[in-house]
Amino acid sequence: MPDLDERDVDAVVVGAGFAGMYSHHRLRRLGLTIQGFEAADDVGGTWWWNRYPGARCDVESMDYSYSFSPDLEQEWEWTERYATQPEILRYVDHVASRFDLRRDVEFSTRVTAAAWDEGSNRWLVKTDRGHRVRAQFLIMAVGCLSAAKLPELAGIERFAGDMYHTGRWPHEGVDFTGRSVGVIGTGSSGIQSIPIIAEQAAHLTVFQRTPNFSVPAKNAPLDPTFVEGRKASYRQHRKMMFSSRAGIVIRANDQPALSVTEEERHKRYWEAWEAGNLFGMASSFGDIAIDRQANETAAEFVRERIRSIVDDPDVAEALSPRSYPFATKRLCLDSNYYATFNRDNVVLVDVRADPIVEVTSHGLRTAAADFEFDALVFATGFDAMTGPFLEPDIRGAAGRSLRDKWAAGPRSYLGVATAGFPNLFTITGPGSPSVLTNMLVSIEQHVDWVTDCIDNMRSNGAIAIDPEVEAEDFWVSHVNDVAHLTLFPQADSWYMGANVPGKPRVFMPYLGGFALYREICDGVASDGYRGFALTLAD
Ligand code: N01
Repeated sequence: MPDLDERDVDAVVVGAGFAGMYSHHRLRRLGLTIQGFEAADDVGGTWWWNRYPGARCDVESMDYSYSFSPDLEQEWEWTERYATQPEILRYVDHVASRFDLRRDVEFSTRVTAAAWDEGSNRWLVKTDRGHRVRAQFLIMAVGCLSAAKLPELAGIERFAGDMYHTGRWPHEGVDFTGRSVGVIGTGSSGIQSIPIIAEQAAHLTVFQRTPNFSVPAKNAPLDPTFVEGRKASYRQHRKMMFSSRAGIVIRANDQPALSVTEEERHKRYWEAWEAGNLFGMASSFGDIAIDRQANETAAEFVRERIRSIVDDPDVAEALSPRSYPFATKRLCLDSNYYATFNRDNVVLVDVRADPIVEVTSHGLRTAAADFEFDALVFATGFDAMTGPFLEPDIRGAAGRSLRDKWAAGPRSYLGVATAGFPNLFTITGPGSPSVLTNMLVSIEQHVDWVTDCIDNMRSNGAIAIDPEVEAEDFWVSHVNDVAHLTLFPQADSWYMGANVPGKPRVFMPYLGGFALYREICDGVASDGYRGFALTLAD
């Protein structure tokens, strides 16, 4: 790649998923020269990697799509209420071609390091393929759930059968027909893939550490009349999405759960359950996220549903979450998950009661039994939110490393920048609402804000921008304070970093709601980038 050696561009964009692609689109229109890097062979980010059976989005397809181009949203036809991974990848491919978004991206290339040079006010970015690129701005569009994580299990390298991680699924697919399969993990990826694997495999054993709350997707082909209506009012609908709490339009009820009769509560939960929507149950009452008693009414409703679906009462009880409040771990959206445990070829192993001791050459050994498998599927999740930012060795002013700075938990101003790392932007980074929202809405809001910021800097002769430490300190404690007003920190979730041994327990996303957050970001910008220090050109 000699042509890329020591290239000098305006911006390096890391990642070519939804966030990276939109960054290319916006920055290019500003007239910036851009170099993109992407570890995968093509665009798509999370949807390029997560090809496990049953993978589909848990936000409705007509909402989980770009809003920046009215023409695009009119011409694209989604086929199902919740789009499958292949359909989302076809959409991504269409957008990339339509807006020529691959042009500046070097694929199959991982950024390994980036260092800020105070003398020239530029980043020097290096990759695993030997690129060295200088850039004024470094846009980290690396995703929140892209650093796949295998569990720390003794003997994992010994297994002689086939081993898969849901977040790194083979592109040619996997046929489990007639095979004996073990799945470890019952988060969103496990819950989506288990019913499909169970239909193929001769025998499936599911190893569950913590049961999850899951609501039925009620997925269906999209009704043409609905699509026509949505397209006719798309602009207005997008406005409502961008003024909402989670980037989707939902009718929320502010009443306390215990202020209505049990019958009324049950009716509302039932309606939300039947609606097949990730955010519906939690929005049924105003205090589900903050009051344990109110929350327990929602939790018990789901447990009741599990008992009514699962035939064996012991299995139903093992599948019923009791150790944390409802929806404080990411809620799951499923198709036939609980009913899968009624199949003769499916067994549930509760690894809290019967812990996994080791992986053997032929399967898994728990304290009580030895299991033989042809294939093991790890649906064990990600080093979420911080993992992708800390994978490369990023060094800011005075050579300070981001890994050191974030050793006790991520520190950011607005989740979009971090003090001491000038001109580095973290798209949907920790400290922003990101994973608590429809990601497409959060991505567009961040990329728009960053692009406007760069535009403003150029118009005003500023060459560098860096959060002030006091502004960052305030934001970090605000994010923490808001989280601790809720029940969320009571769960051992990946939001809290609890799924990675040794990771600091800090609630990472901002819980104040998307609409409020957007207002704060806009206010900071209109106050001349309050809380940021700007360096002017000499
Ligand atoms: O990962 P997870 P995921 N021994 O971390 C278990 C998004 N997403 O890939 O809960 C035994 O949720 C772990 O147990 P525990 C969505 O935001 C969206 O499923 O830590 N078990 C857990 O059960 C989601 O939340 C979509 O006790 C071990 C599971 O593995 C996020 O991605 C689809 C273990 C990991 O669950 C991550 O979901 C898929 C061990 N050593 C994902 N280590 C949709 O849009 C871990 N586990 C629908």
